[in-house]
Amino acid sequence: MQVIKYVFQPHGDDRGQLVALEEFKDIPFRIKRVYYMYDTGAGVTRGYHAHRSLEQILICIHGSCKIRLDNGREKKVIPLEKPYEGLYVSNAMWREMFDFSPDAVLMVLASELYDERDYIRDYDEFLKYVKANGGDADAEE
Ligand code: T46
Repeated sequence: MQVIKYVFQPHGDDRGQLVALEEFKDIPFRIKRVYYMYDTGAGVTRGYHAHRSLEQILICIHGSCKIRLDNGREKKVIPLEKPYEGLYVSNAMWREMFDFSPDAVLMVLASELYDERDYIRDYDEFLKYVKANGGDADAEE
């Protein structure tokens, strides 16, 4: 499984740091939605779903957390702990977010508006979906 982690360019000076993100330049899709989660309880795992079409970039802009990605064949855990790093999460990718530090703020840039019909929340259905769509469940790498 190929993990794509973007390292954004901070514009630092003696006042501190600033990161700017532009669609199609720093982010590989049109940004239609931004959301973020914070105050995540200790020991909580979120996610447990995949998306049919949605692409996203996850940025832990404060604190740290971990993301488990699963393409139906392989799983990887990616730590997010820098405000200038962004993890690309494609469609047809099961995701779980966990190990949030108490101060973690996980911001997500999304390619589509919120649509519950885009979610696959059942793991067996996800495996069938990647198989039927020629996804990584069968791919060699
Ligand atoms: C994803 C991971 C990384 C909305 O009303 N609008 C929104 O745009 C979103 C994202 C959520 N919601 C509502 C739906 C639920 O009642 O907020 C509540 C919590 O959402 P959810 O349980 O889907 O949150 P997570 O953390 O499991 O998943 C979210 C995204 O939904 C998902 O697309 O990839 O973060």
